Parts: sequence; structure tokens; C-alpha cells
Amino acid sequence: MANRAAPNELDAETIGFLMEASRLSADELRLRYAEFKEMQPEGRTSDFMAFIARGQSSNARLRKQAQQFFDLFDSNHDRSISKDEVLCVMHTVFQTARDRGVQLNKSPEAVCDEFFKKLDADGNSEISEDEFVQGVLTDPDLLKILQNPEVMNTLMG
Ligand SMILES: [Ca+2]
Ligand SMILES: [Ca+2]
Repeated sequence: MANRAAPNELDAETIGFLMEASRLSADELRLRYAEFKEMQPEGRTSDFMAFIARGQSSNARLRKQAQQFFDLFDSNHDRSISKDEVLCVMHTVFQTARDRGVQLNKSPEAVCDEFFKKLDADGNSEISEDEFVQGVLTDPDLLKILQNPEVMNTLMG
């Protein structure tokens, strides 16, 4: 990755426009631009805009999926996820996994803690819908966990 030529050449106007359009922060956009330049060193700003637009449509899908998961966790429908709600879901998921002979090397409590460490951005021990959706969108690992068939079957079943 040596000698990446001038990765952050986006001008303020383009950044402003893309921030509006994509709801990404300027830092995120600069990061994406660096990635984009790495893949397409000759890529122009208009190509980058198309690249962001493509990302946005998959982002919109992810966002929807994240919202569905949020609803599943929020069992009392107060638009906020408590530790009890996460634990309750995790216990069910783990039990189902064990019933199927799947070996899990973490406890539901540990997963719950990780969940809160990652998602509870303001540290008030509740995960709001915004925190949840943002967290899942910025941490693909979390989405992978949620999309795990064991989790899916348990939650959706
Ligand atoms: Ca709740
Ligand atoms: Ca919170």
C-alpha cells in the first residue's frame, strides 16, 4: 500500500454535496474516497459519486434489515433495547444453537456485553434505534452475527 498518490483530493463542495446525499460524514467520505482511489487510481470524482450511490442502495437495504432486527430485539416496543431484552434473545439463540449441537465458545452474557460495548454509543445502557442501525451499518461483523442462520432461525422462527 506504499505511495498512494494524493488520496484525499475531494474538494469541499463535493464533500458537502455527498454528505447531503449520502448522510455520511466528511471523514467517512474521505475514507471511502481513499478506498475508491486504491481500487481505481484513475477514477474521477464523478466515478466516485456513482460508487457512493451504489454503496447507498446496499446501505439502504442494510438499514432496513437492521431496523427489522431492532424490532425483534425490542420486545416491549418502547423503541429502545435494554440489556434484559438482548439477554433474553441471546439465551434463546444460544439454547437453540446448543439444541442443534452447535458449539459456542462465548456465553450469552459475554455476547450481550459486547453488543452494548459496540452499540450503546452514549453509554446509557439502552440501545436506541439510531444507535443500533448506525452501529450495524458501521460494523459489518455485527450484521454477520445477526445474519447467522442460527440467529435468524431463532429470531424469525
Ligand atoms: Ca425495549
Ligand atoms: Ca444508548
